[in-house]
Amino acid sequence: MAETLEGRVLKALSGFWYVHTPEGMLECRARGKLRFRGLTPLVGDLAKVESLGNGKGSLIDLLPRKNAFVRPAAANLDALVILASAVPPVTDPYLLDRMIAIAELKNCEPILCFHKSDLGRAEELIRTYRSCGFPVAETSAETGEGIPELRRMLAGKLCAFTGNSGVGKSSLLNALSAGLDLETGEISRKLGRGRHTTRHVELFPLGDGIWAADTPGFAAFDAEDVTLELKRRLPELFREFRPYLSECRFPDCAHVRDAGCAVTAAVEAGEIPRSRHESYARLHEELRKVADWSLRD
Ligand SMILES: Nc1nc2c(ncn2[C@@H]2O[C@H](COP(=O)(O)OP(=O)(O)OP(=O)(O)O)[C@@H](O)[C@H]2O)c(=O)[nH]1
Ligand SMILES: [Mg+2]
Ligand SMILES: [Zn+2]
Repeated sequence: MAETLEGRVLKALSGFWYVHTPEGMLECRARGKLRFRGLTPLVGDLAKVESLGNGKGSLIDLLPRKNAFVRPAAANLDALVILASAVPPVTDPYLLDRMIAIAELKNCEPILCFHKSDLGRAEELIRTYRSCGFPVAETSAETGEGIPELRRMLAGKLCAFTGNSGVGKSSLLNALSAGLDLETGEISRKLGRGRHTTRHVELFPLGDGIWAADTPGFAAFDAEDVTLELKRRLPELFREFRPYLSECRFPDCAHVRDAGCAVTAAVEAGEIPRSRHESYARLHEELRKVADWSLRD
């Protein structure tokens, strides 16, 4: 009888899953039963594996997940570190707000990280996200600014680093851990955007109980994480809206430009950042156009 072990999926590559177990790393294929249940193992999954010797194994089952993301493809995330930069490639706040809403939907703490602070500061965005109650870091892989603070925010957590290509995810992970040597890319000067240097998702131990996944950056946003639940729960996923949601005149208020809306009144009063409400309205409109039947539950 082969020995059954429990471990964490750290990497998925070319049909193999690399599982960290008490007996070391096992290179696994998935057993047929998993495919039968329609489950694809994700980085971050806790898995039952059978050791076959010589560092090989068979992935036989997955333990229940806390959450699962399509982009980045990862499971059981305690925190999503969302990188943004005020220098090219400059991050569109709408992408941040969209990412944040998806993280909130999945009970995953969004941590905003304004990176490349040596080149430029995102003062206004930092104020905006602090005022909404998000943990915010300001970091530089060049000067080391903010690295100890970010490390403290991440202690004991399983997290993934996400953000547009070229924003500096791999560089920041290297700065967080002396032992890491992830490949990073020069930004194409002509295009002013990154080139997707990182090609797969992989979890690394950073010490202090931190497990962090490097992920390939996105260029635009794909719709795979857009679900019916996101559509239904959108207003409460903007956490700074919550105190106002029960104050609107009409119970079916869409909080866009409706009469008697407490949310839009709070925007006018300067209590909710205008850019956050603009992102909400844009996302609301995008979701409104998508028919319910076409969205996954
Ligand atoms: N000045 C400065 N440059 C940085 C910093 N962090 C990263 N860079 C540079 O930005 C470029 C892109 O960095 P990467 O770490 O490869 O970016 P990435 O987000 O991993 O990109 P993808 O893997 O394509 O998604 C590289 O040329 C880095 O040297 C920083 O804090 N300051
Ligand atoms: Mg990278
Ligand atoms: Zn309203």
